[in-house]
Amino acid sequence: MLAGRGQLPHPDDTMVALASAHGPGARAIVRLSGPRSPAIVHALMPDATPDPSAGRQWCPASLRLPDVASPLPADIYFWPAPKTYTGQDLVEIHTLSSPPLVQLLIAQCLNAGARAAQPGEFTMRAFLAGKLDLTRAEAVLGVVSAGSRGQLKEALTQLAGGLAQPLDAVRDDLLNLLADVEAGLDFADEDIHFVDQTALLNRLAKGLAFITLVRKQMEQRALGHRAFRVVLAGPTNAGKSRLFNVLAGKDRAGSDRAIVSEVPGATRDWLEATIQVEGIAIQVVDTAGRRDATDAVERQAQTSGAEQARHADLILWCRGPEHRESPPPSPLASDLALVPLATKSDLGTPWPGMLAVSAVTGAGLDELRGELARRARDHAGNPLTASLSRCRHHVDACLEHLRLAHHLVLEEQPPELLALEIRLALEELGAMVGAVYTDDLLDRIFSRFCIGK
Ligand SMILES: Nc1nc2c(ncn2[C@@H]2O[C@H](COP(=O)(O)OP(=O)(O)OP(=O)(O)O)[C@@H](O)[C@H]2O)c(=O)[nH]1
Ligand SMILES: [Mg+2]
Repeated sequence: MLAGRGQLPHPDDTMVALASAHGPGARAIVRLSGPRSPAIVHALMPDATPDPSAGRQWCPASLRLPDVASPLPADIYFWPAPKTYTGQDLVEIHTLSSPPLVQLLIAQCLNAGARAAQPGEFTMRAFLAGKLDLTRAEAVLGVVSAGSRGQLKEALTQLAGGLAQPLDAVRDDLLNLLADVEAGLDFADEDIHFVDQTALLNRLAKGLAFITLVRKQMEQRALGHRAFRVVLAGPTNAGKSRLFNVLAGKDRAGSDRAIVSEVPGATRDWLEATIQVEGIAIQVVDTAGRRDATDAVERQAQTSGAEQARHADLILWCRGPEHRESPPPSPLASDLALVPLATKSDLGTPWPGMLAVSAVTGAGLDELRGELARRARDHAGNPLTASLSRCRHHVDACLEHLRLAHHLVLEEQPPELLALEIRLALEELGAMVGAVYTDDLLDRIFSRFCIGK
């Protein structure tokens, strides 16, 4: 791992790593990157010496390894710098995939002057050579570790520039705006305005609107395409429907969505609504309260409620003060993610440590929404989650600086302050794509990769 090493490995060393899967297989690929790659291949296989001036090459070779009686067949692929993934001379040695042979081959490369590559170092070099921005480098990790087709699609979209590209245009606009504001600074004493206040406000508002949109898209991307599904379940009369109404808000006609009644058993069928929490779309489902079924209608209500709970990503198990003692049914608790929720907290003291809400006073609702957003994010489990949260951080900071800039113009504050805020907003966008970075950041990002990528 790179982490904890204190400094990044030197980018001009020639490094070597196994680039194919570990273990026996049809073919092993040992990859070298760096200026000494052709010389190292020559030291190992004098019959296959790449010529950097001759462009891309392939040649068959015989690989002789110590203590191995017969030469091994190998294919040597050579790509000269700079048109390679890492921007450096790149060599791949394809040979038989036998773990002891591969180890011997890598040891020979090390003896000939290569250094063992660190996790993610090939992709880090691609980034340092300007071949990939930081969001795309992170997308490589997403592609390599995608666990489903949906995650692969997301990672490929990001690799194609899906996250950073939309912001390029805004960056250009802001750079132009900064240039105009800074040009005006030189003439501030003469009261010459390069951009009038209305134009400034319009240009800032345009940037703000666009970045806000990108921010929303990021949230949806972080969650994949299916909204996180939260089912309200629990005993009858626990206050599920009233809580659902508060979370979902009124419908288009201005009415409550679910029927609420002091008579237990008011909800017969499930009802869903999609809400936005911290920019994340979450589906909330109200279900019939749990109780013993005494007739066909009740049985139907219980079956459909249980069916909804089975397909939930999270169950909010609601209990009013009158049922604080009743635990959730054990099959539910063991199989599915479940958050116990103390409802009607205005009527009784909830158990300590339990999330408590009141649909009447609104107490605890912000905490509940925060918990739902956190669970929804965790649930995504997307390999790009870390990348998205890093980008989100920069985009949020950028929005904050733009809001301040907008404020400064409205209040006719000195243009020096405005220029500073625009510059800070630009720095955040730059940090997102890696135009500005620290060793520590690279360390954190690339140490999540495996060796050889
Ligand atoms: N004081 C107080 N009363 C509440 C609260 N939430 C719900 N109630 C009342 O509790 C009663 C039951 O509420 P519902 O939301 O219908 O309960 P439910 O869990 O949906 O019940 P079923 O549909 O029968 O399963 C109603 O009279 C509500 O007004 C709350 O936070 N505080
Ligand atoms: Mg109800």
